[in-house]
Amino acid sequence: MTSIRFAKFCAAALIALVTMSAAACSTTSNTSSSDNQPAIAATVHIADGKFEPRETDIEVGGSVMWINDDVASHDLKFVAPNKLHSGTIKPAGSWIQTFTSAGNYDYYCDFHNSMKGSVVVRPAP
Ligand SMILES: [Cu+2]
Repeated sequence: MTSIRFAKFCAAALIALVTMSAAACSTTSNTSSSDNQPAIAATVHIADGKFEPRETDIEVGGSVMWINDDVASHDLKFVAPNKLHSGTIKPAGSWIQTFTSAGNYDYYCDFHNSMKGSVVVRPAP
């Protein structure tokens, strides 16, 4: 009698354990699948000779995508010491840059020097 009761208890404990571990597994796989997607933290549109928005706020490690919605070609030249250069972004073209250090990144368009923008990269919380 006692050994049968013990066997029933073991079976119930085993089912509970399997259910718990299955739940844990599905949670883990959901997290890892979202990590594989490209993380575009912010999008800046180039239109009417302006960067919209002019200032972009992201967290360190984030990527910014610039999309040229204008009829003219533009580029991004970052102010020293961050000597990044996008190269020419043609109409309907885009450019993605990932920022791995916190700081203020000011940039302008080399074709139209009055076009200015900045990316503010905040440290991780
Ligand atoms: Cu321009």
